[in-house]
Amino acid sequence: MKPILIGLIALACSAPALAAEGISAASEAPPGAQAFRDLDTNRDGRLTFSEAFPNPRLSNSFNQIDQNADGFLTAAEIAAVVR
Ligand SMILES: [Ca+2]
Ligand SMILES: [Ca+2]
Repeated sequence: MKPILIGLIALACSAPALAAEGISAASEAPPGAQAFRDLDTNRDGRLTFSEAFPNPRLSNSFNQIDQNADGFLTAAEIAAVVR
C-alpha cells in the first residue's frame, strides 16, 4: 500500500513539471525547430546536405535555402523559407 502511495505522490509532483516544460518548449521553439534538431545528427547547429537528405522539402531545395551558399543550412535559413 505504501509504495503505491509514494508512487502516486511522485507522479502528481512530476506531472505539472512535465506539462510546463512541454508548454515552454512549444511556445519558444520556432516552426520546424524539432525537425531541425532531429535532422542535425551531429548537433553542430547546422545541416549538411546528407543531414537534410531525409527531409525532401529541405533536400530538394537545399541550394535555395542555403542563402549564404556555405553548404550548410542553419535554423535561420530554414525558418526564412518555412515562414
Ligand atoms: Ca549538423
Ligand atoms: Ca548556409
